[in-house]
Amino acid sequence: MSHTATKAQRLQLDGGTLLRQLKELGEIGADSEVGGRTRIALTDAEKAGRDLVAHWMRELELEVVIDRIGNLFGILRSEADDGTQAPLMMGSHIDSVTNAGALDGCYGVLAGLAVARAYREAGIAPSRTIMVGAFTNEEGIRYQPDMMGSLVYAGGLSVQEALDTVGTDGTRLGDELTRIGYAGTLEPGAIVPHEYVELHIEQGPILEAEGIQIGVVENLQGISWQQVSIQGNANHAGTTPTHLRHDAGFVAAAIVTFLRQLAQDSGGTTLATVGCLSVQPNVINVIPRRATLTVDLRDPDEQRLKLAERRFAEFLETVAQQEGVTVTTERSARFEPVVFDAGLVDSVEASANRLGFTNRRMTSGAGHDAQMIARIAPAAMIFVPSQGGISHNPREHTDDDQLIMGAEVLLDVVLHRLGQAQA
Ligand code: HGY
Ligand code: MN
Ligand code: MN
Repeated sequence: MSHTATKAQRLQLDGGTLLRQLKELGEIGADSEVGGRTRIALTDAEKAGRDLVAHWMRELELEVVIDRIGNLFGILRSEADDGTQAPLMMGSHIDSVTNAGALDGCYGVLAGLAVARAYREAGIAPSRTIMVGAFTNEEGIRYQPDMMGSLVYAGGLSVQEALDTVGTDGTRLGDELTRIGYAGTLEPGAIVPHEYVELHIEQGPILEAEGIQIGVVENLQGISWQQVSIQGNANHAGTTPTHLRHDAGFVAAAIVTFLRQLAQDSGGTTLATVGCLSVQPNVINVIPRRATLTVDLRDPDEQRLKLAERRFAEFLETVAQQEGVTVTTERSARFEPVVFDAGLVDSVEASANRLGFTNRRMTSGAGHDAQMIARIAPAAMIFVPSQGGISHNPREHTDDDQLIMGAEVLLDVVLHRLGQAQA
């Protein structure tokens, strides 16, 4: 579809194309048995997703640019842009967790393209260049930390360090990036956004529970990720008295129980998750000699998050001594809570009100690329409800009309920020 300049008309959202693209992208990496899709960063499935999004960017005649960590951008320049104008950036990610929903990340990228499409189809140039990004490895489940592409873009991690990251599967990130053909040349961060707005599903229960249409995201909680390894002794399940055991499996279970209690003791502000857990040799009649697990701690308050980390470290010391095992930890991600730009948050709220959508200010429980771009530019987020508060699950769902509402808010925010609001 080419875009010859047509007479200037109203800028309006093409919701049908947005919904169609969400569905089409959602089919890439589809899991037949479990349902959902798996498009883990830098795998062939994610490459296929990247190729499709880049194709849609080219269809809109956007400049397609890839940076050295594989962040993929589509740029629609303003007439005043001599190549140095700081763009209004939108975006998110298209990599997914395992057995994921179709909306996490993809919604923000494709809604950004829908804003560019509104300009294209009205034959109107944006007064400021707009740039839509699909950031590399937001989920961080193969290569850590998460939000890696946007973290590198914001200068929080060197390109080389990121490229040299070894994944949970033993691959080197840079090799995989080259293999899928997305090792770009743009220096990450070379184009500093004037501001950044990310549209995302809430992935939590609040908006639906309160019957509210739009989340005006003011801040985002802190995240602490650790890999924990427990070294005990294998021994015979039938001959080893309990008091003589150095049972790595028991210690792993004790950690899971301790973390649940730690979260409950916080009154609900601290969240703790053990997402990965494995024991070796993992056979029925051998006391586990080794256990490895991951710990994800979150809290909107940095001091409480630090307290949770401290209490957990003290527990590990005590249980290691009690059980005669060795416990080692390795930090794999640590991000402080982020407060978004007040002016931009006000704009999101004003747009939701202007469009007549109920809305409330809220904290993001999930990590997002916006928290990284907030290091280099004013940033804010828009949420739409998640059905049942479910996400990172094939059952992740937001109704079509809710998806359209969120994209209308994004378009309205952009138009007002660019001084191109329509009467
Ligand atoms: O972990 C997170 O919150 C995000 O989904 N990467
Ligand atoms: Mn996401
Ligand atoms: Mn996610």
